[in-house]
Amino acid sequence: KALSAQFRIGGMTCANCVNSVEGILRKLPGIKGAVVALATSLGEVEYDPSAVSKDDIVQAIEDAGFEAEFLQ
Ligand code: 9UX
Repeated sequence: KALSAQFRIGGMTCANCVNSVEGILRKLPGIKGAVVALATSLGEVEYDPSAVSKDDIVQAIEDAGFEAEFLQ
């Protein structure tokens, strides 16, 4: 069953950054959907917790040169 998590993402300064982060997220295993907003620096990810963890998601964003933390 998919869960939903919100992340605060730092370092995005243009629409291409948003596309990069969404692309990174959608390539991870276990990601059902990812939407990232530049104006709020927030990302919402729907994921299968048996395939990917919130820490994996943060790590993938940081490996791409952005900052990330999950909210609640
Ligand atoms: Mo836009 Mo983001 O030119 O790293 S792609 S700033």
